[in-house]
Amino acid sequence: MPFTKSDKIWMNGEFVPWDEAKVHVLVHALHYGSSVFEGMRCYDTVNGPAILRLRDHMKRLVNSAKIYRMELNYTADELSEVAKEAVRINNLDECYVRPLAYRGLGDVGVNPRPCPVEMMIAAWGWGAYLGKGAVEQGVDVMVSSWTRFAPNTLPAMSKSGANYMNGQLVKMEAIDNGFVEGIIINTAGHVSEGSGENLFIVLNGRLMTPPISASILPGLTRDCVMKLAKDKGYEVVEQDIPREALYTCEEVFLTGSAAEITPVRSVDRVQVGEGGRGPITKDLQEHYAGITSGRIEDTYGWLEYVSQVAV
Ligand code: PPE
Repeated sequence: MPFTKSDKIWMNGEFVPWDEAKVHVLVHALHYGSSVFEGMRCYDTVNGPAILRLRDHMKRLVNSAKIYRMELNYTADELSEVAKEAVRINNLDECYVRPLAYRGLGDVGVNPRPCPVEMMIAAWGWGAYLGKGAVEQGVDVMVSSWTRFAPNTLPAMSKSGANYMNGQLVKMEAIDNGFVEGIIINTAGHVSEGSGENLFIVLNGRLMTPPISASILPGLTRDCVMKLAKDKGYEVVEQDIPREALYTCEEVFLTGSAAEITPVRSVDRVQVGEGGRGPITKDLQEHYAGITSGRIEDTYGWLEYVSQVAV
């Protein structure tokens, strides 16, 4: 996935040149994984650039930090204003926005409290997350041999850097075996999510997705899809999904800010439904893309135009 460097990154209250946005090698987060972050897409809509679910992403960031007792010096609303400025200052239209809060330099040792909470927000151009053509043709995935971290170990509702050590094992195993992504089974033996996406299946015409208690990130794209699907008249249920349903259902797709809605055409080399992109996946993708491009009216209030400045 091509990564395009931009001009400036916001760090602890000011925009600094991309190459100067640096940290010390003894920052707590590097050693002990003490960071929380977000990722969202800015779309070049017919009415100008707009960030999808901006405030909801910032609220999730604040909650991720709260779980880890990290005091952010900014509110979700203040961070939302900075995110829009990060897009504007870099003259970007279509891009990805990454806020990160981390424990900085203070002391070495597990106790994070002597280390100040620092923040940055970067924006850059980012292409299709699961590869070229993935959104149209679908991807081949495997069920990972790695298990999702158990409930009451690493909190899945907090989007912390540490969670992605589990994700990294899953992703590397998938790539090493010729797949695009790995689906992770949780400690209860049910489907949780991908290394960077939530998962939906269509079973007997009904949309199913694992509940938040299944050790998943409560994804905002997942939320968009559930709302869109219900409003389009589909039945949607949050329910534990057994592994074998991935092989017998009609459709599987992954959702995420980066991955958007990506169809899954095979799981463990078993073809899903007719293979390729299923009709319900396509219907939801078209509506989602209609809203993010500005061609379909955003009746949900999901888009925030970067030109909008709070007074
Ligand atoms: N689960 C995981 C583990 C996850 O990382 C993401 C987002 C989701 C579900 C979907 O959440 P949402 O974006 O709110 O719909 N993954 C982000 C990070 C990707 C990365 O490689 O970095 C993303 O999609 O932005």
